[in-house]
Amino acid sequence: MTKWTVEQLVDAIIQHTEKEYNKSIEDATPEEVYYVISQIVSRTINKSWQQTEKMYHQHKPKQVYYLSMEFLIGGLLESNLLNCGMRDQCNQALTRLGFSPSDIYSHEHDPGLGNGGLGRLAACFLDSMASLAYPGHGLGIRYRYGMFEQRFINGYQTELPDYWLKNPYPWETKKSEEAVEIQFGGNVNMFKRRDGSLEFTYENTDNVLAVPYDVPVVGYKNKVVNTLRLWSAEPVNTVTQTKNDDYYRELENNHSIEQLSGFLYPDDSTEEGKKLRIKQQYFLVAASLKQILKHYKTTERKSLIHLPKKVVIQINDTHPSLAIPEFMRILMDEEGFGWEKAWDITTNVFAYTNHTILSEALEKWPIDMIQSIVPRLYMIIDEINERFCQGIWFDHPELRDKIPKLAVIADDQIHMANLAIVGSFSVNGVAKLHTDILKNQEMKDFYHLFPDRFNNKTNGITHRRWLLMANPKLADLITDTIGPKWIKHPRELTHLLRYVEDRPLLEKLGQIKQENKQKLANYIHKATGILVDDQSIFDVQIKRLHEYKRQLLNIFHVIYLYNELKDNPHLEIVPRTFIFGAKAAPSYYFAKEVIKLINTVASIVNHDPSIKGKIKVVFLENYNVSLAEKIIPAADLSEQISTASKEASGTGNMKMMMNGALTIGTLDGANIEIKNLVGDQNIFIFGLRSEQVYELYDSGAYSANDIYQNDERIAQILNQLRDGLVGHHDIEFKDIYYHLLGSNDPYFILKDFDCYVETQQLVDQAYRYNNKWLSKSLINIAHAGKFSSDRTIQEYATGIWNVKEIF
Ligand code: 26Q
Repeated sequence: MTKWTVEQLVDAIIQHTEKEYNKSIEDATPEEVYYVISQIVSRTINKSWQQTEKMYHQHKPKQVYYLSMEFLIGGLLESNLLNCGMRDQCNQALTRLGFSPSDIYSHEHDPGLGNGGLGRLAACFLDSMASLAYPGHGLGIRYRYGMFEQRFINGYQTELPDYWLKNPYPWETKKSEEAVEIQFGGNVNMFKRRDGSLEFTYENTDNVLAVPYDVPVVGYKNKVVNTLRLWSAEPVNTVTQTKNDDYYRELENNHSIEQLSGFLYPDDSTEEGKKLRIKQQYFLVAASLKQILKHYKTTERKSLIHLPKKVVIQINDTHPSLAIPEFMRILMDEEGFGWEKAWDITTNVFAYTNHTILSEALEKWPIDMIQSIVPRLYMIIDEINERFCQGIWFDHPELRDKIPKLAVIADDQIHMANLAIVGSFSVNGVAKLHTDILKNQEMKDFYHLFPDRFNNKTNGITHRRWLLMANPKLADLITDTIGPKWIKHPRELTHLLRYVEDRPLLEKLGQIKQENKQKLANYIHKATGILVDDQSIFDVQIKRLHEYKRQLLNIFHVIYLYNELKDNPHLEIVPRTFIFGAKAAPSYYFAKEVIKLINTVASIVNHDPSIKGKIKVVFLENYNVSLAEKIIPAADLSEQISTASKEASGTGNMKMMMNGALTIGTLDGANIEIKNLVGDQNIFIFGLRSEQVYELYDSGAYSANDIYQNDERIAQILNQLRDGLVGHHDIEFKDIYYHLLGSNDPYFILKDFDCYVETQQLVDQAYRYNNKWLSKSLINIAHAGKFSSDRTIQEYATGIWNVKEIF
């Protein structure tokens, strides 16, 4: 990429503004400047993009395709500037022209093409693949409506549609010439050819055009630009007829076709809209495989037998697992392979990542739905199942009674996780504990069958976005202290360990945190009107709202503190600001009640002068990637308090650690690996462990009611929920009260309450010793290099994909 000077950029911005908007720069709006800079950067990127593609064409390296229903990429202007090596110049150029860089960058609308962790992980992986020069690409869906926009009305979550394409998206390029046609539904006819082989034809299918929109994925200062290809559904023929009945029928039909890429499904378990979700999944899978095979055939001109040497497809959870039968269909029906050969190729191409053990989150689709949407795939899945079950019966008699649990089809449903395991050469969990639970509990019998398939790949985050970009002052301090090597080699951050007693450095670290907190405090004031004390502990829980993540435990601690302060206004505690960010799935009633509870507690606590501002509660609306970038650099305490065994990994824990926050958390997901690195002195661990959780479920020995009877603090809180909170007797949360006691507190909130409160008191004590706290903070940063997604991608590349860097 050409090296830009500040002067050149200033000139380019002025010229582009004149050309595009016929305006002088003084009259340009920040939004126009946003578009102008995006265009300048795009041009720079395009050159490297073409060169990268040329290189792939010439050298024909093995390609990785990351298939995912979600890519939560966040804003691209600043990260593309950073990765192109233009950020500093651009910041200076903008300042010189009288603009605030962060104001300009904030004009980008976050594409909310994902729900949470799984979608953001996919985006971090793209960044790391490009930055490490791996030939790896993303394939996903260009939803017209992304994750809903969250607003609080009277403390309740309401959802607004997120029409992120209202203004042109400057990073995408439509590639109409590479559109492919996809067939849904219809009837399948089977013929026997003279040679005995079978031929399948289809009648009355609904055909849809999948049109790709390509987004560049820019590697960090290495001139590699990979591709994120997002498919959009369009009608095959555009309506051109006169306005008769057919015209309106066609119009309606076209509308339903466009619905295929119409909106992102919020992570939820409702029955509604299942059909459309399956159609979306098949749409992604069918379009992507067509493109992958086309690329293989044009570059290789070899039999598809050799395909596994050149292509690997990672499926992000089971969402794209219809790719397995679809690939079999293509190999057999279109390429003429017999079952065995086709199966051999398929099972050497696919690798599956599991992100959850929660049984309600494991995808199961009713047979009749799959049969009507993709009839030929159903036939193939049925045969996969038959052959697999027979194989167990004959080769693994010890597992015969486990067949109903292992089968791909059972109880008139297709078990997508079982399909994904059977059809892949690799199955990975996303943190050590999670993989162990898969191997020894949830997928134990599969592990017995395929011990070599299972492996762990602990998640990671891109330190470029989450430290270098989001926290530039901290990044500069690190570079001033240990030099710039850590940027390409994040493990080098451990050199910071030499400074854990270095007072001047710790002071600077403290000062940067303070500045970040002031900045967030200003944002909070602007966004909510709440004034927070920037000297208080910023105690942060940001993640999707789920019972197992236990936002309820957090707010119970707040209510407890509030009750204590009401009893004893002189109680000495370090002031705290409890910061929440979370979206609930629109149909998840309980999660929405928790949102209302937190907002209610916030309005009580924040307006009660008797507690003298010692605690404040802030629930920021519409948590998304760009809000995360504001909150994380300012966090002191990172809340990672899921019921042990339930959080597969977590990645917010890594982001906050990397920005110097200390974790309060359970021994769950990647928290365990954080603890093992930083040591017990530099993390606050509490609560049941995963084995204890399993034991309590198995023995049935747990009684939430006993705790309610015996712990006065809990009794008080629960009664307040039942009868109305202090001074607010008209607002009660009976449903939460009855749910906890009636369902015996399935996530052990009451059980873990006592040790949580106790551990929070340790946090309070520790924060008083400023230097010690800062030194713990530095130790966390120093060990965060392990959680760079560069390490994760390196492990996927050597341990699963068998791909090499292109240079
Ligand atoms: C399924 C069916 C129908 C509609 C939606 C869904 C659906 C969508 C999204 C199911 C699950 C998801 C997202 C799951 C997710 O984000 N899991 C998180 O993945 C992270 C990355 O591995 C982990 O760090 C988190 O622990 C895990 O919760």
